[in-house]
Amino acid sequence: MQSRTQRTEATSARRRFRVVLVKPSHYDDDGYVIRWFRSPMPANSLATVYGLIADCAQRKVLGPDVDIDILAIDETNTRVRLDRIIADMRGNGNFGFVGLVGVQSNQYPRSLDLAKPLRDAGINVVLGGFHVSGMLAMFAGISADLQQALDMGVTLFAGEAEGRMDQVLRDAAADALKPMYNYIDDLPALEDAVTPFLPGNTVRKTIGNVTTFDAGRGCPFQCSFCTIINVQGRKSRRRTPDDVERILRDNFAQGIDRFFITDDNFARNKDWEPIFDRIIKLREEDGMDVRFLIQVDTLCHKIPNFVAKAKRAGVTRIFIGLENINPDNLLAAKKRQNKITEYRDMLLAWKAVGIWTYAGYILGFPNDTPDSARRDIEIIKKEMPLDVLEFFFLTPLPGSEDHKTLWKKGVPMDPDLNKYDLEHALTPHANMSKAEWEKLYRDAWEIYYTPAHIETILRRAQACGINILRLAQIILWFSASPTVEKVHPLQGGILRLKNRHERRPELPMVPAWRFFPWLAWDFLAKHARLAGAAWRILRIYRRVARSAGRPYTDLAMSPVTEDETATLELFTHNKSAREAVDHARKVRTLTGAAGPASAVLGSTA
Ligand code: B12
Ligand code: SF4
Repeated sequence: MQSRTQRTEATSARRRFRVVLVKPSHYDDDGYVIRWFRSPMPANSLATVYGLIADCAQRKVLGPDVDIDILAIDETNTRVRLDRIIADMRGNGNFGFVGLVGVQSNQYPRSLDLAKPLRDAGINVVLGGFHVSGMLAMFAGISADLQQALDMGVTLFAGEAEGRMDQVLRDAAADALKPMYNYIDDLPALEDAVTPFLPGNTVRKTIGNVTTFDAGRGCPFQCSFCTIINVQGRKSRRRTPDDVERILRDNFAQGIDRFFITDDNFARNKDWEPIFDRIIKLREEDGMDVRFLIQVDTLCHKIPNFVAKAKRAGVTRIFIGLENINPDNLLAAKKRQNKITEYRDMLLAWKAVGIWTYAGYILGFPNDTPDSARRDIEIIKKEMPLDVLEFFFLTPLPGSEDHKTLWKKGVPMDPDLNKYDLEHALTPHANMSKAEWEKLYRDAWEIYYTPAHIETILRRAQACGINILRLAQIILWFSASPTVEKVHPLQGGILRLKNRHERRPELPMVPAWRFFPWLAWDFLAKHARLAGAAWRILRIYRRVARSAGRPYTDLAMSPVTEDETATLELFTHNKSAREAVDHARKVRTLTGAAGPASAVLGSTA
């Protein structure tokens, strides 16, 4: 085992049941495991499963004479030493199991590669997460990839483990694990459920004082590319304000005061307000300076008090699934709640309170062409007050309606699950060849993060009282990860580590004499590019910082006006945009709502 300090406390019990939890990474395009000296933040999936097993350990679910040791390994920042795990398990008579945790589709091939030697050594392996849950949620039978795991003797876990972990541990301890535990149709309530937790040692392998937790699960909307609604449901299930307070206090006591609340749509957490109220109390009365990144939808600014309370609760950044600025594309993806006539209102509402915005943008919707997508990014830069934009390929993720529909229609999808990371073109596109689509994805980052636009983003942010040094660092991260490290910023980290023994088994191991010079050259070349990018952004930052105090405005920052639907390209660039404006105007006339056409459904908070 790796580190004694990572285990739960030892007592003098006669037997020790070993649980090794691994959150697997996946392979890059050269076949090497994506691992960093420091990853950006702890995985909430790992924290959730760790918390549940630690709770079982505390309650002695395996009997008074059995202690449960837990080791948590996040492969994005720690090498998984299978040899040591196998030796340790052997030394303990294989009394324990390895849990492969929160396995996404892109991590499934790596997970099976980790499972194989463990199973060969007779060690029990339980694999859970979005891939297994998503496949079993959408298909009645067992797909070939799940069957492969079952054939290896890997136990699959589908659904959520709250309230189910005692059973898994007892079965594992009796060496009587079932081939599959399937709770996908029985989602547990989260009120008073065991809360996520990771030991300090694991958290310290990430960049800083940020950790993750989910205050709730589920989203009411129906986006066809989304897996969440099919795995976690459309009903809001949430933790209580008491539980949230405990999570915050426990972390604060360990020096952790920044949090990513992983709810896919916190605005639709039915208890967003009591939770915010509790956090406001902690901040304003108890002096706990906690800060948050939350994920919300594009209509959240319409919820009375939402933006104002988010500000008081210490939200400093929000992530929005903007996805596209073409209403016909949004409609095709059933993302009906995204209305381009609301975008500027929503972004200005967040800007007005000094909260910075990240948005996801999907490339490859049915009506996209390489030229239209490039034009759309330029429109966003000019007319929308957005800070950080990140790009994804439209991907039929297992667990989504899109995946099921394509499968039923027999549309070819790339069979390599390792590529289902939103960074690969996996299906044919009506308007683009694969090469054109891939080029568009690569170009998109460069089109958005030009030096001129980085300066504009910083100027807009400074005018709203946002910490632009921090924003400049995040811009460096988002602009350099895909261009220099060739990974999405959400998979990025500090100092890429590669081990020649950890290559995809389908690819040959490179001899040492070739591997190490290549690695050294790769390291130098990338860090030279990174240093160049950092220097350029630093100079822009300094220039902007020197102008602090001087008023700044531009088209994107201008308040929404009555006539902008006739003048801004956002509303006029194609037929579907013009139709969306007409539709919004009709709704306004029918409902008698006041205000400009782009504020048809209400005004900003
Ligand atoms: C937070 C988050 C991140 C964070 C942190 C990672 C993490 N997993 O915590 C960051 C920002 C790093 C991230 C990155 C990425 N993510 Co992400 N992420 C999420 C998010 C929003 C929450 C994850 C979470 O905490 N869920 C709650 C936990 C409790 O659920 P769970 O993981 O399913 O675990 C439960 C059960 O599955 C089960 N279980 C799980 N494991 C095990 C193991 C055992 C032994 C047992 C018994 C039970 C069990 O019990 C758990 C408790 O109930 C999810 C969406 C979502 N709602 O889950 C997307 C999601 C998991 N991410 C996704 C993707 C694609 C990515 C990226 C590839 C995106 C990109 N291009 O960069 C990267 C991959 C990088 C990486 N190393 O993970 C997809 C995966 C879809 C799929 N079919 O594979 C999701 C579902 C979002 C989506 N778009 O659909 N992500
Ligand atoms: S709003 Fe987000 S979480 Fe909700 S269904 Fe759409 S993509 Fe999924």
